[in-house]
Amino acid sequence: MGEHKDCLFCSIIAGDIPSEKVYEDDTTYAFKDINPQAAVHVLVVPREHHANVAELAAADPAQLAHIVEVAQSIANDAFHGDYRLIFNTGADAGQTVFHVHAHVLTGQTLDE
Ligand code: IU
Repeated sequence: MGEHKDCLFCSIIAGDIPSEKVYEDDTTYAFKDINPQAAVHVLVVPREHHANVAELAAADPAQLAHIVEVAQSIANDAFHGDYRLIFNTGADAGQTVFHVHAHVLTGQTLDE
């Protein structure tokens, strides 16, 4: 919880590392992924540090629900409301940044 030293996404949220902001509110920040995998690829993160989605769900389920709301809103604005929501959880599932983040993929038809 709080801001974690040496956490890339805590530094992005704090503004110490630049990012292309898509949305923000009191609890949540969303920015463009630097290596997009779709026409629109946004990462939605809670300002509070939680390592992964399971820890977030246990600690603050309303925040997890809010991340889904933000994802929906991004997809409504960028496309017609359809999107893919991915939480890589654990290194062997491809998680490389251990501050929970939702990948929102939208802006195009996703074939696979
Ligand atoms: P992952 O689920 O932990 O693998 O996702 C990390 C994502 O963070 C990945 O898609 C990177 O392209 C993205 N990212 C970023 O947007 N900005 C950065 O400075 C770094 C990674 I490092």
